[in-house]
Amino acid sequence: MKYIQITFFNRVILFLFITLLFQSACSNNSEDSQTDDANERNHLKHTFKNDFLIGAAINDDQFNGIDTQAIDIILKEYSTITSENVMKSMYLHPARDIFFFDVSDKYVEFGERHDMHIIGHTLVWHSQLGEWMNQIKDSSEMATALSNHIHTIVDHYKGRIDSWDVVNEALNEDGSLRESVFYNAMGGSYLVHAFKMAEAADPEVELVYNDYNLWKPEKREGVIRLIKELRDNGARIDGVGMQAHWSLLGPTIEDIENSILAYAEHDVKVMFTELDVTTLPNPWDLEGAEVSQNFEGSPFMNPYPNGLPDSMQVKVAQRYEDIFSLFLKHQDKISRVTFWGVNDGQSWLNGWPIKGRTNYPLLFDRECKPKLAYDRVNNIKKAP
Ligand code: 9MR
Repeated sequence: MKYIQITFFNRVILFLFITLLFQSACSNNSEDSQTDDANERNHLKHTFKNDFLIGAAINDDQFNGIDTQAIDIILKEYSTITSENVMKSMYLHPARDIFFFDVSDKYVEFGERHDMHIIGHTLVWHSQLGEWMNQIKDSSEMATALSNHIHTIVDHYKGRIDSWDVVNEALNEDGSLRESVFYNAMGGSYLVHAFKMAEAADPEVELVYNDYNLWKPEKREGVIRLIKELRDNGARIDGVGMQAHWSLLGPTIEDIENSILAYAEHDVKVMFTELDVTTLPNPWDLEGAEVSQNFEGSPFMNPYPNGLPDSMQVKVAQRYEDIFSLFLKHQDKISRVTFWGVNDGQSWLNGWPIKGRTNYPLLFDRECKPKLAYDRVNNIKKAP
């Protein structure tokens, strides 16, 4: 009898032990994985915790819990997420009287579940726009459509989204206003209208103007004119998002720095909202080259289909180190740095400006392994 009692007790202990082991093994691969403190200490969000938020744009498979490898990276490394596509107009507001929140709700729930800083991207953009809005020519019709669009979406996520890219890509390369469907209907007043509508719907939410090539002096001046225009007309703007789709060669650190300084001087937070570094040749650098089907399948334009050579890995790593050294130098002015994608395989740069290439623009490779560039960024504060 004594023998049986001990065996039973041991079995219970063994059962509990195995259950615990099993749970911890599973949770390592699941969205709910909680890494222990020792593991956490070395990841990007801890490295830069006193400097700026750090994050990535994420896609459906990630916030829906399918792409577990990428989810593991997102949860370990990042403190903020951006919706790469699902909050764009054509998805959220496909027809004048139809809003569709089912998918974007999942994105926001993912961010809330993991206590992340959640970015809404983007309310007003001429691209990926519902076709119905593309048809509007009349000023007051556009003002009403924008009010309804912005109010309904911002209100739906009131208190849950931390920061909205209110207007995306409103400027031409020379800093003038782009003749978008909004501009053609309302002139430049649509920008003030959009920022005011967003603020009215959620007075607490951060309001950002987001665009590419904001390191360019002429475009920089355009942004500064826009900030003044908004404020002179009683609208609030909190931040400028420099998208940061860069290459190994440009822009120069000096040009980026000049923009950080110029924007900060106008009392806005500076954000790097869509960071990546292309490693492939740029068709626009070739004289007379057009971004056309002609380059598809061309080995010259797609030189590394089977992996990036070590010499190139070093160049990407050095470029990222230079960029992050600059970010750290101005960490008091920079509130957020977001990569445009989680791993190389998921980057939009595999399909643009030429389809079907193999690009290596991020910190994690196609197997979700950290690259040399990751190490250089994450170790940037350590003494050489
Ligand atoms: O990464 C996005 C890609 O999957 C979409 O096909 C594309 C459509 O225009 O938009 C990409 O994201 C863009 C972002 O929303 C705004 N800045 C430029 C980004 C790259 O094109």
